[in-house]
Order: sequence, then structure tokens, then C-alpha cells
Amino acid sequence: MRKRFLSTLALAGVAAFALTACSSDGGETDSSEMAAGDTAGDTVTVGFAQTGSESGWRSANTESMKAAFSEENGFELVFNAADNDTAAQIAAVRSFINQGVDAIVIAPIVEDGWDDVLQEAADAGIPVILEDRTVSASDDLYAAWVGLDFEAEGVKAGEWAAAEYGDTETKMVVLEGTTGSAPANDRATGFDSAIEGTMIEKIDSQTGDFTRDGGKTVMEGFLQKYGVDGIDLVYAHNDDMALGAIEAIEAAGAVPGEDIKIISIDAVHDGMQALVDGQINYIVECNPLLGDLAAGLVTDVLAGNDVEKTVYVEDQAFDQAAAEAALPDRAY
Ligand code: GYE
Repeated sequence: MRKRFLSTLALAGVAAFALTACSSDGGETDSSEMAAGDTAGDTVTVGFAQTGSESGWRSANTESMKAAFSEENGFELVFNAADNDTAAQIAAVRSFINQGVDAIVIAPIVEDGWDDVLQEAADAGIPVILEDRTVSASDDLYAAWVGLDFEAEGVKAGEWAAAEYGDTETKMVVLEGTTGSAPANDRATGFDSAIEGTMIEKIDSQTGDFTRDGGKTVMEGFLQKYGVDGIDLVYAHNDDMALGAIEAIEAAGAVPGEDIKIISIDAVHDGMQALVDGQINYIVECNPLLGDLAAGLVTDVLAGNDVEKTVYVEDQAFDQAAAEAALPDRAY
């Protein structure tokens, strides 16, 4: 499968390209006239099945999608957030099919279980674009996917852990994302491969469902079981769970970032602030600003243009000094 990496700067370029095009009379149309390759001026109705509102990353992603699929850009967005309930998310997609929307965008909560409903969308002639998370279904069943390389994020986090702590005996606990989700699966695989052969030992791993409360509760359980002195390192699959873990560590009378080190993924504002404050030690970015790219793909697919099947957006990583430098200009 072909991979295309886009930096944040390139994203802006793609978005500008997607929203500006030549009309039949040779002049430039603005995005509202362009209507996603349909007859100029027609509104394109897009059903977007979002996972829910579990994290800061998710809020930024929802905002980005709503801004890109706006009326000014020629879209009518039918938005559904499934509250992390996979059956509800599939039901939302079915209802988009019944409503006869022009295109469907999905941020799939979990990887498995999509074959039937994707086939139903295909039978109804409605193209599906995936954003953010991936599915295990055949890629013939959707037009394109845009998102992040979750395994590479895990590798980056693991490589930093290996370099910093790999030479000393380090007891690690993991706060996993939603069970069965692509980022939880791939961030685990990537991290584990990067720490192989080091002295970092994974003593426990449980899901905190990508939420702050989930991270806090699971961390409280780990602290009860192993004690403050029995845990050296937390790997959290997202910032929100790391922020919950910080609360649990402080409540147990220890200092997060010192007594117990923390590595997480996302680089949303609150996570970056905790990194600057020394409570988190390292964060790998996961860019949630996928709206313009997703809208560009919908536009192209409806226009019958060839699109890349898989569009990867590049991520950075931050230690404390890098976070200090980056925080003032962060968009999310
Ligand atoms: O890391 C987490 C969110 O799917 C990449 O979902 C996304 C993840 C993100 O809830 O914060």
C-alpha cells in the first residue's frame, strides 16, 4: 500500500488546493460554489460518525471537522458522536445511508465489525472516507483513509523510553486506549518493539478508555497493587489518561514526572502544559487537525478524481524544552 506523509505545512497546502478549483468557465470558484465536485452551487450532505467526546484530542478533531465541513465550504454536515459505543456508531452510519447523504465520514471506534455496514454503503452508492482510526475490513469497502501512523507513534515513545530508562531496571505500567481501537493496538505494538531487549519491564497493562477518569481509576488500582515504589514508569496511550494518572500519583503522595515518570501520546494543550511543568516527561504528537484533508478527499472522491487510498500525516515528539518552545503557538 502506498503511503504519503504530509507535514502540517503541507496540510494547509492540500486544504487550499481542495477548496480552490477551476470552474467550467475557466475562472476560480470559491469553496462554497464548488460543492465538492457536484454541480457548482449544490450543497453536499456529509454524515460524520465521530467516536464520542472522550479526550482533548477528540474535541480538537471534532472542531477541525466541523470547520472544514462548513456551510461556507459548501457542505451540510450531519454530525453524530457515538459516546464510544460501537453499536451506536454503526447505527449512525446506517441512518446516514437511509437518509441518502452524498458521502459518509467515519472515525471508527474499533477496528473490527465494519464489513457489513461498509458493504451497505457501497451498495447504496455512497462513498465512505475514514478519518483518524483504521478498520480491519478490506480497503475495497472505503474510498480513502486519512490519519496518523499509530505504530510509529508507539515506536517513537518506546525509543525515547529505551534511551532514557532502558539501562536500569524499570517497572512500567501501561494505560491502554479503548480496547480494539487501532491506536490502542498499534501504540502498544510499536512501543513494545522499541523497548525489546532493554531493562524496562511491563508489569501491568489495562484500558483507561482514552479518558481522564479512566486513566485515574486504572492508575489508582496500579498504585494500590504495586505501591508507589513498585512503579517507575507509566506509558499512557493518550494525554488525557496521563493527566488522570498524575492526579492518582499525587493523591498517593508521590511526585509525577519525578518519582514516577510518564510518557504519553497526543500533545494536546493540557498534556503539553503538564510536560512543561515537569509532570509528564515525554509526549509524542498525534495531530487531530484532519478536517481539511478529509473534506478534500470527500470533494475529490465525489468529483471522480483519483485519490490516495492512505494518507498519513506526520507527527513530532516533545521533551520538556521542545514543549516550552512549541506551546505558545500550538493550535490545539
Ligand atoms: O490519541 C485519543 C483519542 O484515535 C488518535 O483517540 C485517536 C485517539 C487519540 O481519544 O486521545
